[in-house]
Amino acid sequence: MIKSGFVSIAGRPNAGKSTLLNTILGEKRAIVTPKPQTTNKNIQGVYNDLRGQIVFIDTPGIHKPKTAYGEYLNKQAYNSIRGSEVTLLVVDASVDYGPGDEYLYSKLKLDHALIIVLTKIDLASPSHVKAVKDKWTENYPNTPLIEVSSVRNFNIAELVTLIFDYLEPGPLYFPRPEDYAIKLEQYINEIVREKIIMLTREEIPYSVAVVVDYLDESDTKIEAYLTVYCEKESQKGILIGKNAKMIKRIRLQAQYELTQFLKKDVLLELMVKVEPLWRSDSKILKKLLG
Ligand SMILES: Nc1nc2c(ncn2[C@@H]2O[C@H](COP(=O)(O)OP(=O)(O)O)[C@@H](O)[C@H]2O)c(=O)[nH]1
Ligand SMILES: [Mg+2]
Repeated sequence: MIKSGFVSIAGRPNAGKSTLLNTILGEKRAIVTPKPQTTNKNIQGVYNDLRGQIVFIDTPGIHKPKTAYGEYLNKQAYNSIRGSEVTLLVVDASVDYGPGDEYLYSKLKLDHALIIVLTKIDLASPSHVKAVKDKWTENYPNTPLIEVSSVRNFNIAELVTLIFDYLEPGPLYFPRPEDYAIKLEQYINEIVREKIIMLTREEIPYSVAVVVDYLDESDTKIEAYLTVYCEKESQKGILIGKNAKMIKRIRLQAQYELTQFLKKDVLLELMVKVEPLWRSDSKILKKLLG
């Protein structure tokens, strides 16, 4: 069961809303639907991954209206905010906490989840960021808050995970792009490979291939048997480790990350095989390239 929902991005002009959205849509695991067939021009982007779909709605910056047009823009913003499941309140952490932010928060009388996103933290000193953060948590202790930097891609994946936590199971509002490339199998591969490289460090460089031999997915559980191909007996020894400790760590860490991400129980079986010429084995290559 996938999750889905509408997420509006609110904040003062220049807070960093558009940049944040672009960074989220550029996330490693996102598959972005480029131009949804919709008449709602406020829809700015559709984020897909294996967990589901997030439809992002950008809003014109909210500020104290000085003109009728300003009032109109604010109204537009409130309208898109009202129809969403989650609202991100984007706050520029490099400027002082002030009445503008108070005004904004007070206007967001929401019937749904609000997440305060302190952005541009790369622009400010840690003590400044902390001061701004303390103000928000003091005034709104029950509102979740996350610090990010769109420019540095810091905490962006965590923000997406936080958004998914607040979304309910739901339909795909927009079809996934035809080149919906990240299949479950490739994703499992990627995570297992990542753990191998991370845990064995430079000992096992890139001469390792991971192939999914068997995969079974139900609503609550995913089971996968994988073969890890390496080129030398010595590499096999490192991969398995003393008392098979290394391969167990690889398996447990990969299982943990996959379970967190997919919100399903994930069970992996890993088998290590020496295949000196796997790079020229067309069967393995074919599996790897899908
Ligand atoms: N250093 C830094 N600059 C940022 C970040 N996010 C946005 N900006 C800059 O802040 C300015 C306003 O950003 P923009 O996304 O257009 O704000 P919006 O009006 O809320 O959509 C631009 O010059 C961005 O490059 C960030 O995380 N770090
Ligand atoms: Mg903008």
